[in-house]
Amino acid sequence: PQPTLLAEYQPYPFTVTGVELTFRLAPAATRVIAKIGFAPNPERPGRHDLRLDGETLTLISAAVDGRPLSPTIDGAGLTVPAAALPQGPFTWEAEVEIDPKGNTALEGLYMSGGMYCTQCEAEGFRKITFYPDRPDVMAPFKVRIESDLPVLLSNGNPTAEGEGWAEWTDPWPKPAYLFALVAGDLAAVRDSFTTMSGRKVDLAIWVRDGDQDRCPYAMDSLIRSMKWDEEAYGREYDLDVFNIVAVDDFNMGAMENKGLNIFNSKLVLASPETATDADFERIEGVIAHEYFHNWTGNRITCRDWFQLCLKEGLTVFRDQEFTSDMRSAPVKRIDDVLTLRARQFREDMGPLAHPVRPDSYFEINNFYTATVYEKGAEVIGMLKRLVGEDGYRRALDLYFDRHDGDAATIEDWLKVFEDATGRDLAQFKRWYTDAGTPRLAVTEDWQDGAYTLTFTQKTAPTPGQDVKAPRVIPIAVGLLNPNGDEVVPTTVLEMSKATQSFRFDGLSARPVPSLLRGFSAPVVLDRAVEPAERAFLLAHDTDPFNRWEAGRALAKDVLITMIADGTDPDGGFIDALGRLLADETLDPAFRALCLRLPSEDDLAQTLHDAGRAPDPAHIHGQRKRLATAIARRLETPLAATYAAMATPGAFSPDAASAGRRALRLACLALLNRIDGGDRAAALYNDAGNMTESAGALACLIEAGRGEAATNAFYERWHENRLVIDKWFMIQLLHAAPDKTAATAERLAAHPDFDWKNPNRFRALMGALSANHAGFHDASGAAYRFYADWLLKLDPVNPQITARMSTAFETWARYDADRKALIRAELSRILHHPSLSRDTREMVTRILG
Ligand code: DPP
Ligand code: ZN
Repeated sequence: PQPTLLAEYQPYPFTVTGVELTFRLAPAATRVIAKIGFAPNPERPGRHDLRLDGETLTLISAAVDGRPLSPTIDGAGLTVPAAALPQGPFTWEAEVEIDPKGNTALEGLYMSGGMYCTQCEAEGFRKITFYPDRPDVMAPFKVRIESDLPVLLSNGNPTAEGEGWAEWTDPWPKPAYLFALVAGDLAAVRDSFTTMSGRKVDLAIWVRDGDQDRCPYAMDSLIRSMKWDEEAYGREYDLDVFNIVAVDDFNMGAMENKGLNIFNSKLVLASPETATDADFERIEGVIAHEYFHNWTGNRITCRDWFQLCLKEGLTVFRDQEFTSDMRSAPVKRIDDVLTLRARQFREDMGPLAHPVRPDSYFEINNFYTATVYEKGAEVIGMLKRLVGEDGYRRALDLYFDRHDGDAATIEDWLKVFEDATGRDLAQFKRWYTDAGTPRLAVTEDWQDGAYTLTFTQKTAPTPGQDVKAPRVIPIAVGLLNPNGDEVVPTTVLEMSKATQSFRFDGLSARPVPSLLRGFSAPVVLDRAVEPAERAFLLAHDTDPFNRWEAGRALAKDVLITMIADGTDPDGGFIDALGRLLADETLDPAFRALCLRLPSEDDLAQTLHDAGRAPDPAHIHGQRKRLATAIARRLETPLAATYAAMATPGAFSPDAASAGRRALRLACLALLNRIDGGDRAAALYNDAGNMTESAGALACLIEAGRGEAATNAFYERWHENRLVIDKWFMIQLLHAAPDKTAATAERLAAHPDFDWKNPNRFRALMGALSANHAGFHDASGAAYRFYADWLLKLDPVNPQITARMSTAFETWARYDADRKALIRAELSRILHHPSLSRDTREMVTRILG
């Protein structure tokens, strides 16, 4: 097979003037009748064959302008020769049969617990009917659904219904990937929203009967999102209804289908007893994300899938802004950077590195990555920092104005910034086209009241890109006096050369620099800093992100030293942590983040970057030893904070209460190292919410006395799928390294391990690979077990299998024995005779 290349883009030879679909639903034999208007596309003069994508379809009949014909069908679609087509516009009609019940890949039309639903992004519509399944072909859709099921939904507005059928009309031209259909026995939770121009929109969240009481938070989040998009971006909703459906079997988190968002049920359903604070925050963020796609994705879509970041990077950026407004902006920024470093930096530094806008793929589903999403959002953050608030607002207004109804490109996106601000973005564009995380080295000079910072940027080669040209890097900098006063407030330095100096004059004393404030660019700062300077910034920096960053860097330095020579942890660091813990002027959520130690995966990458093969078991042991030392030295203040952060009374998911619980659990996790699990046991018995129940259970397992609580948890929740996902996850995340593989094997044999359900598979396998020391146990047992399961899932659900193969992307970090073990598993997978295209592409790239 040949890859798809950005350079080979050509417009489709036809435009689609309208689509009418009739669905006669039946589990194993659904009929789809399509009537599609085509017209020659003036952008592709001449006569062309009609090529339609189609997979897993049985063609019953086809006709052009009413004349039956038998097109040539291959594995990827069908072709009607140009000679068999009229010269001007024509109507294509086709009836196909599909098998929703047998569709385990969960792409196209499939069934989940008795309901029909769809997932078409990126290329799932071709499993529903023959169609030009590409995002630049946009058309209005009219859909008729025939079924005995009581609730029948599709995109747009409901236009007619009767006994056993319903009709929906979507007036907004859209690409096929935004098509959706749902049919089931569902209950609605309803509300409404009046838009800024006074139009009333009926809102509904559709769930299984009995789940209605877990919907209010999602509904409230939706209403706040609709309001926020009007206020922050001037974007108004454009249909009479907005429907959300919760589905248990879903490959992604959620999907922004026009007017009919389909959600993984874990991103809709929440009650205090069943959802953690993190779940509530994610629900709020993803509801917003999918809603925001209505403008950034749907009204303006992507010309081709290489432009995926055009909608995803921007929509992630928008949902991050939303969460910052709803909650604490500094805490949100720290959370986002933690995720970026954990997922995107790891990707960018390994064999799967690719540009934010890739230029080649075999399977587009493999590019729904942290790079496209999270780095895509960082790139927009940098643009905004460079052009300022006003410039950003003007550029976005121009974007919506100029491109509404378009399938656009990154070039279009950058052009609106150039036109709105007069800035040349030719060099900036490298952030979209070049892979890899730049490393930024810093030196300082101090002479006669002039302070000079010199930066040197360097990006290591990435697959297919050996030479890296310098990028534009916005470096936000502040300078502090030795007494802690800020003498130069945040200033954005614009670096564009490989090496560049910036001078600050008129200073009375040598300042302490606070660099890359707010994490102003997705780079790695390489600067050897004395612990005293880090401790100074931890105490005094006015930029909350860098204050946290200073503590983080200190913790990392301490851990790296402990790992290297087994010394005792530095008391100075622990005391600095203690002062922060006791500082009641600081947001509890911020303090909780400061107490969190760098992850084992992060430490492994840091060691690898320094040219040392990480030993996962040793890293695990030393990290635990530091936690124990912190608990011993700070026992009194930790215990006091643990008590003070209790949230008595009715549960509220708001950010302030969640922050108190986060700090409380951070204290507990440390105290648990020295109290033998006594506090966790007491909390587990008293906890009135899932955040504390799950936190206490994790501590009990860590303390080696989790058995009774684990069983009790199962007894209490075995009828709630989402909570049982947590049950699988917690046991593996907190299993001791030498017992992790055995725990995974035991859990995989549990009758509730419904492995074809993506949430359940991810709960077990995702937690296994996230247990760094357990996954990388020297025996290789976890590698083998994991690879066995990837091979088992691949024929059933290639998309999830390919995604989860990334657990092996870091193989090159480790020692020769582990490398050999992982490579053996990867080549075992690769040599499997009927491996999917999805998994083949990923494993081939990982092996390099
Ligand atoms: N559903 C995925 C998202 O919203 C893909 N569009 O990011
Ligand atoms: Zn998205």
